[in-house]
Amino acid sequence: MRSFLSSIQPRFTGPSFITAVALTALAVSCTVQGTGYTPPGDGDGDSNGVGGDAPGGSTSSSGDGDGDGDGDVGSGGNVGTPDCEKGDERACNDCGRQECDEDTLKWGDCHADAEPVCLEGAEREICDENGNLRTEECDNDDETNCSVSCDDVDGVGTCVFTAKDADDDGYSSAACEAAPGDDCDDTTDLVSPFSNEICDGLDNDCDGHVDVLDKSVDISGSDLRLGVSNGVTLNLDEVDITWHEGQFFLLAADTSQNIHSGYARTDGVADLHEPALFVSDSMNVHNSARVVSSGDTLAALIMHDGFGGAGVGFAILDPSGTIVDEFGSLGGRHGGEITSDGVDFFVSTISGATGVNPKAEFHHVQLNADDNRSGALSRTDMPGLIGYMNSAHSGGATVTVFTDTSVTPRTMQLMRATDTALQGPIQLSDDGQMGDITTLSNGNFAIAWATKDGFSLQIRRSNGSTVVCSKDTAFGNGVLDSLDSVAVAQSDLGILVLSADSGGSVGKLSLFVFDESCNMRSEQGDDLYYPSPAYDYHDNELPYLPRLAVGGGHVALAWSAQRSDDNTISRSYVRVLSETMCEE
Ligand SMILES: [Ca+2]
Ligand SMILES: [Ca+2]
Ligand SMILES: [Ca+2]
Ligand SMILES: [Ca+2]
Repeated sequence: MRSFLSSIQPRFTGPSFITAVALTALAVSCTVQGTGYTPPGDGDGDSNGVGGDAPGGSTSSSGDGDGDGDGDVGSGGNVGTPDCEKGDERACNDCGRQECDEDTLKWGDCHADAEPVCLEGAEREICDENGNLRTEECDNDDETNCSVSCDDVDGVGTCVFTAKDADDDGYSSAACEAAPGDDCDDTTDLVSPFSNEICDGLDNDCDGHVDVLDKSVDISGSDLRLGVSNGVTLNLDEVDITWHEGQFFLLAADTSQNIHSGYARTDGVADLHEPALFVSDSMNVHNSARVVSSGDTLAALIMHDGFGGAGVGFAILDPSGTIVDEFGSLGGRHGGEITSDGVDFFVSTISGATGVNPKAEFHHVQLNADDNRSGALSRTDMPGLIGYMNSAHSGGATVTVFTDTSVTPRTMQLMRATDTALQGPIQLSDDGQMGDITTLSNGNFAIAWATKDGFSLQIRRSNGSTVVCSKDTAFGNGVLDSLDSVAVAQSDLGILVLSADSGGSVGKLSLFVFDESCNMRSEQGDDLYYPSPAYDYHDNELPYLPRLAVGGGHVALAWSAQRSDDNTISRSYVRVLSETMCEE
C-alpha cells in the first residue's frame, strides 16, 4: 500500500504550524522532536490515536489525554490553562485535522482532512470522520447494468459508474441509474437507439413506442376482399365477425339480401363458405346478421324476410358455416343485436315504429343454445327510430347503444337490461351516430360513436350511467356523413377504435389505440392503419360499418365500402393482424 499521508499532504489547507517536512516525518515516527507535535489523544501509545483516543477525552493517568503536555481541563490538571491558541490547527490521527476552539482554547474534534485515494480496481482509501484511514470498496447495487471502478477525478479518488453493454450491441444499458446509457433493453441486440422498429412486441428503437404504436413501422399490406369466386364478385354491404375456435367466423350480407358465412384465419386466408347460409325470398326487407361466440357455441342473429315470415331469427351455427339449429322470431322485426357473457346469449331486438310520433318496441331476452329463454323484457314506448344496435354484457347487465334516426342531427342512446328491468334510454350524444360498445377486462364498458368532428370514446362503469372518462378525437372531413361509423374492441395493445369516415368521393378508415383513461396510446394524433392501396377502388370507395374482433392473440378488422361513383357497388373486406397489430 502506498503512503496515504504523502499523497494527501499537499491537500492540507489553511494556516499550519506543522511543516510539510514534519508531516512527512510523522508517517514514520509518532513523536517528532522539535516540532512540538505528538499525535493527539494517543493514550494507548499506538501512535495513531485510534480507539478511545478522542482528542481531549482521554482518561490517561497522566491527566494529559490529549497529549498536548498541558494536562486536561477539569481532570485535575492545569485547570483553565489553554491547550492551544486561537487560530491554531494541527494534524491528528492518520489523516485528520483539528482546530483550536476559540472559546475554550482546547483542541476540537479530529476530522477528515484528506480526499479519498484510489487503490486497486474499485477499492479506495478514505479518511473517515475521525481522521482515520479506512479502505473501502465502491458500492455497486446494480451489478446487472452498471460497473464501477475508482478513478482519480481532479485528484479525488472517485467511484465512477459506467453502464454495461451486456448484449454487446454497442449501446450501454439505460437501466443503470448511476450512469444511464442509451440501450433501453440491454438483454437483446434487437433493441438499441438506432435499430429499426419491427413487429416483435419490442420497442426496437427505444423511442417509447412499440410496434404499430411506433409510426416508423410499416403495417400496410393487402386487405382481403370477401366474396370473390369463379370470377364473380359479390356485392357485400354488411359484415360481422367474431373469434371462435381458432379462427374468425364472419357473416356477410349481400345486396340481394342473402346472408353468407365465412372465415378469416390467422394465416391470412379469408373467404366465404358455399352455399349461402340464408337465401332471401324477398327484396323488401334489408337483411343483415350478427354473430357472436360464447366460447363453446357460435350463435347468429339474422334480421330477415324468411324463416316463415319477416323477423329476427336466432340460430346456432357450425364453424363450417351452416345452421345447426334455428329458433323462431324473437319479438322484433326491425333490427337486433346479440352478445354473450361467455355462457349464455343476450339478444336485444327492436320492432319498427309506425305512424305519427312513432314509439318503437324494445325487447330483451336471455337464451342458451337449447333455446331456453329467460328474463324477457320489453318496452313499447321507446321514443324515436332505433338504428344500428350494438351491445355488450358486463356486471349482470346488457348495455345496448343505438342511433336515434328520427331526429336531425341523429343522437346516440344507451339502454341497459338487467334480469328484471330495462333502464333508459340515456342520451350519450345529441350529435352522433353508428357507435359500438365493448366490455373491458375490468368490467367497464368502452363506447365509441361517430361525430361530425371525428369520433367520441367514452368509458362507463357497468351500471351504464357512471362515466369514467371520455375523449373526442378529430378524424375525417368534419361533416357527419351518413356512412360515418366506428367499432370498438379491447386487445393487449389497448382499447381499439376503428373509425370509418366518408365525405363526397373520399373515404378513410383508421385504427386508434387508447388506454383505459381515454388517452391515445399511439403517437399523438397519428392513426395507425390505413387500408392498403392494393384494395379495389381505394381512391373512390367509402368505408362504413367497421367491425372489430379479438381472439387467439389476433385482431380482425372488417368493414364494407361503397363506390362513391356508383352506390350499387359495395364490397366487404377483412384483415387479420396479430394482437400487437402487426401483419402475420
Ligand atoms: Ca447493449
Ligand atoms: Ca440492446
Ligand atoms: Ca418492435
Ligand atoms: Ca419504437
